[in-house]
Amino acid sequence: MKKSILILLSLAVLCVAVFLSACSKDDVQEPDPVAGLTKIIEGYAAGAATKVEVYTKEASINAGYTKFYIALYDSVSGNRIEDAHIQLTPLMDMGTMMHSSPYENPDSEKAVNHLFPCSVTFIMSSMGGTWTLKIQVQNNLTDKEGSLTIPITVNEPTRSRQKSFTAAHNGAKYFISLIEPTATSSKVGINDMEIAIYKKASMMSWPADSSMSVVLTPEMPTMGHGSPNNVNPTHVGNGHYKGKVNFTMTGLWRLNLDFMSGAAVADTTQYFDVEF
Ligand SMILES: [Cu+2]
Repeated sequence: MKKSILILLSLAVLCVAVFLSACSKDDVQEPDPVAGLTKIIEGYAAGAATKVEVYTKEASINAGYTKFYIALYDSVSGNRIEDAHIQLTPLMDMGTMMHSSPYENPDSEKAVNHLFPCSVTFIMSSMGGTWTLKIQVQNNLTDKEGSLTIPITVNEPTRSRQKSFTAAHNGAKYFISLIEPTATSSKVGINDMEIAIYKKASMMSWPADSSMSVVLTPEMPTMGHGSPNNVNPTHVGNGHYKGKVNFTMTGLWRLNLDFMSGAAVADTTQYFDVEF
């Protein structure tokens, strides 16, 4: 009797041991937060004792709305900085004059999946001058502040994703970016559509614009037909407008966009081409 209890006990111990080792073998490795992203540059924010790494989704940067993912590290300890205030300042030097462009600082001072997502809308390519992006960092843990200025090469893509117009109703200049769909994200059927609208208030101030109503009319210019069941992009926040575009087949689609400000026509000349 005593013997069988002993055997049972040792079996139980063995079971627990096997269970524990199986568990530790399956230890979940945290996925790399920058997997699939391209590091375009790294450097140090002098004064903040912070190493700054800048990532993008695309391998190269094109004119238009560009999402950045910034990783910060304490340059002494090497530890990630997850709580920081980041201020972007894009600047283009065109020789005879300088101007900024629209940008979005990170929504939160807390990192999202270890990264700080933000954006710059490059209103033109580097053909016209030299782009730099100043990244000001305030490490909330150490209260240290510093900045890093990086050069950015902005290419002109085959199919432009960045347009501008002078509005008929008020004479102001508006800049529109196509965010979705892209040539790679497009599929036959209903696609998410997203654009951003910015108004040029001055050479250094390009605020988001929420005032427009947008009419979307897709067509296949080489085939002379459109598509049904599209949804006009409407403002969802921070100058972003979301709708739906129906691509009934593959090929070249022209997304005609009319912009209204209340009852007044702002512009009816703009379009983006998407080929997939
Ligand atoms: Cu410029």
